[in-house]
Amino acid sequence: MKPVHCAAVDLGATSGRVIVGTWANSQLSLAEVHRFPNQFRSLGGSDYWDLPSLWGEICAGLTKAKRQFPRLSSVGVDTWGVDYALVDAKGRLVFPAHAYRDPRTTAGMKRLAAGKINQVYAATGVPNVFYNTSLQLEAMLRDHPETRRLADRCLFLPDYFNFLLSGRMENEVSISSTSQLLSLTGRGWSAPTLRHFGIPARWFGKPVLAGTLLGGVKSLPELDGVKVVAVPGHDTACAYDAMPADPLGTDIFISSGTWSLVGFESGTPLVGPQALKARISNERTGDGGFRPLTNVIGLWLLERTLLDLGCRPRSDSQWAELLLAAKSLPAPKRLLAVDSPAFANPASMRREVDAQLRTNRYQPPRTPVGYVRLICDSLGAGHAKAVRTFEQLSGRTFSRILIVGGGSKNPLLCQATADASGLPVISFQIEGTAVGNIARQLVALGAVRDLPTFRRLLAPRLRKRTYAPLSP
Ligand code: LFR
Repeated sequence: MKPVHCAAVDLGATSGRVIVGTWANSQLSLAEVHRFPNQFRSLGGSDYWDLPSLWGEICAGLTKAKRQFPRLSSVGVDTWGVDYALVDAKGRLVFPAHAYRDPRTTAGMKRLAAGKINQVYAATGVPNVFYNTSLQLEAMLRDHPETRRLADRCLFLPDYFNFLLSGRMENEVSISSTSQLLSLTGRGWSAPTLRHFGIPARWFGKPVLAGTLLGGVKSLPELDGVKVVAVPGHDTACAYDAMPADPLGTDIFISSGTWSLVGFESGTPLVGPQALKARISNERTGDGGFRPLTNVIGLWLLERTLLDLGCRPRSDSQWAELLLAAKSLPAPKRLLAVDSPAFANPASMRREVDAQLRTNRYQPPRTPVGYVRLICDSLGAGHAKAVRTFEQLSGRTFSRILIVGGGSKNPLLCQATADASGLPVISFQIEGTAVGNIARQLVALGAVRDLPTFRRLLAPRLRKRTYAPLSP
């Protein structure tokens, strides 16, 4: 069989990349052809994504991909969850694309907490989180009722870029499930939940499964003939797809980047009062199955604190040096409660870290290295707490923690997670989201039979490192 080349467009909240995966002799090789920074921009107190720039980078990346791999077969797009583009029937934007950290949802979140959250959770399996699309759309419709008339479709960001590429408007299931609007049963939208938030049902199409072929690229003549595949639009779903998991379901996953997403795959959702209290989100896989997970704040806490301290490392070697220095410090006396809402989008992360410690009568660290140690240990404890909660609520016993993403390259974080959980942590040196994205394209193209086959073929070739828990 000839080599098959697929381009993954993988957009994260702080950087984006276009990576070409080549499948030959049942092996995957990756080539990063384009990487660019991303960030939301603040204007007059609101936070926005710069969609025209992102689209420009996607086009630049795909053009390079085609130049380097003239036989490029397909492209798939994944992004962070929840954010959307509101468009008219022709696909023109009718409202600026807000970034999920914009504070416009605060009032709605309080209202939901004091009101129908139990019903909404029972219907959708998604807890009350400030960034949910449900709360974003509710706030938008309240402040700008005219959007109800102006808009014809609500496309999540990967859906929107798929539309720009292929001309087809579809909502893909994994990204749709981050909205808190998808029904927990079947694959459709929850009508009572849409009514509760006052959101028009006509804005959404029946979600398509990952692997759906959307047609050829229409917008870039150089890419004529390249197919657009709806991969799992949610980056976390892609990262989970790349996990070389034990087929017996004994592994729990962490996709560790801006956020740390701790969870597992399941045929059934995990709901009920305790699951709600533990903020378990029953997101979907690209096949429509469940991915109960919980969101631990992630490396955002570390990155933002180091930025505030003016000493964020600029290279891998600087990171390694900083982490090594942090490792040699004694363990902090008091860890941070990483699930505090104060860490969501503060003006100064360092100030919030200090404030939490002082409230508990502890002194903040005196050096940046001290903050690194404190934050990595605290995130490790946050991961372990999430694993324990999943074991209690699901009745499963997990024997390994598999970690991919930026955090998998952080030995301090991996070891802290192993020590706090008492489980071995296996870190994989792969671009998890891009690999999952490419895997779904290979399956859609018929180059690989199915996802379990892909995982089985991938596993033996991955570079991995095992962190054994230190006995207490
Ligand atoms: C990670 C992620 C998380 C989601 C958060 C906000 O990039 O997609 O899964 O909870 O971003 O959308």
